[in-house]
Amino acid sequence: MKKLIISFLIFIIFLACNKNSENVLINEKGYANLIPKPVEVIQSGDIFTFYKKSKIYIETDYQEVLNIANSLAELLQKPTGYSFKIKKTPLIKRKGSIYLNIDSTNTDLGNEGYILEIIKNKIKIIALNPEGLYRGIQTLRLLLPLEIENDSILQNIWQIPTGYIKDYPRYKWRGAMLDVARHFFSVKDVKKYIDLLSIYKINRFHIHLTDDQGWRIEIKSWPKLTKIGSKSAVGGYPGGFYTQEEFKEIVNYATNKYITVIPEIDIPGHTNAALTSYAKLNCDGIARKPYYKMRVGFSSLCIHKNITYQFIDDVIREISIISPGKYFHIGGDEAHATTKEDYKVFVEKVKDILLKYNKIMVGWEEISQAEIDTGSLVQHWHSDYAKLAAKRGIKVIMSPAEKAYLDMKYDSTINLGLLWAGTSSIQDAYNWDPAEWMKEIYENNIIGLEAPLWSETITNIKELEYMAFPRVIGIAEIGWSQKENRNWQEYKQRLEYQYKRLDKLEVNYYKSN
Ligand code: TNX
Repeated sequence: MKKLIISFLIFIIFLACNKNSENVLINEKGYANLIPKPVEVIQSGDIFTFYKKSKIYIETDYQEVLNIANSLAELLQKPTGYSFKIKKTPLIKRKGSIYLNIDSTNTDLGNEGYILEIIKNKIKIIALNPEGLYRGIQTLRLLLPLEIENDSILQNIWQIPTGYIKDYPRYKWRGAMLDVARHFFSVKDVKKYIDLLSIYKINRFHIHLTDDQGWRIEIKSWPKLTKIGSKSAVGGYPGGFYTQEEFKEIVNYATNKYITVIPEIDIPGHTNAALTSYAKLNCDGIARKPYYKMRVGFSSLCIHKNITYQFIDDVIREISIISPGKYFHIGGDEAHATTKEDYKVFVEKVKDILLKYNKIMVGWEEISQAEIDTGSLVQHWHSDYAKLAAKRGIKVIMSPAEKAYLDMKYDSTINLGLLWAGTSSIQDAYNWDPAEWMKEIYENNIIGLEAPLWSETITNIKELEYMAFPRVIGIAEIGWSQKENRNWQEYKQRLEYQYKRLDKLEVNYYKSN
């Protein structure tokens, strides 16, 4: 009888194992294919498994860590169907659980660094700051089976190869910019872009809110900006704008992903939409006509009218209230309709307004011509102006159009995009280094890099995805990974591997042959 029971039990176990082995989900090559490549990676050869009762343990009282734990639970709950309860205790009682903690002794990790340790029984992420935990969770996400991106429950065994990762970024500023002025993008579209950027550890979202072709943000004290100025777009497409509530929604959404939103109001040029909305902003007092074409450089606010600075003060004040980030981008590019002398006077006056609202000035490289503060940031895009800034100790954001512009065509055969800075293949966008791009601009002059996506030729989220992906992933790696860890031949393979995840996330990325 005893023998019979034992054989029966063995049979049951055999059945159970067999059934399970069919359903094991594991991302075997996860470590080898991470983007951005971490500072240190060791795969240790064992396997971690989640269980129905797996939990997330947090040791601290930080509300922020609790929020992060919640977002992690949400990511894991959907496809696994497990509850991932959050417990505030340092003791890991339940195997298959995740442990998140802030460790103030790990100072070499910096603001965004983390240690991710996966052993047979548990996963541990530690960081100096909540921000680091968040970045570490993105790495964990990439180590999870692709099915983690599923929207519905899959009855499976969820596993991760064990390993150890120590990681921190090379640059503090790793940005993506979206132009919502030439064509408008809905809150939903912007959120999807932010979602995707966050996976690859982008931490700045610069949003180009105004240009000749449209004004896209509600300013309550100047209502005609949206009543009139928001209606136009390139090619006569419908315009649009964000109410302040909607803009706050974008800012909060990004903030929860540890992405700082940098609003840009492009002045004194690129202002036709404002000059259409209010006649009094023009030197001649005559309102301009709406503009639907692409060529720019013809418009200017009136530099010597007081109302101009009242206008700017109101705009900066209202936007500052709804965007808590420290930075405010004033554009300042291609002000060809403003004399050089006027341009300098203008930028210096705007500098004082920003000071009043406690904002750090960011501007395109042209602002280097004015007397700007050393704490300001200058964004290089195509000329030598940024050198002037670097010489004065001002930090530079590198966005060389030839490499970092996501609106340049991949090659001359594709329909979308522009060609003025040449074509930019996936390889071109990856294979360069910010500290070697310009003579006289060295590593210590650079705060980071950013990939702008201008929208003259793109009109919807699918086109946005096509131009941004996969190039923006390469930009993310340049910003995060150590220079000596980067190599195009090897990156290419890691990128191929990421395509499967992009497919799961329904991203319309460009695939070169
Ligand atoms: C130059 S980059 C511009 C934008 C255009 C872009 C198109 C910069 C500061 N100004 O106004 O949209 O080229 O690639």
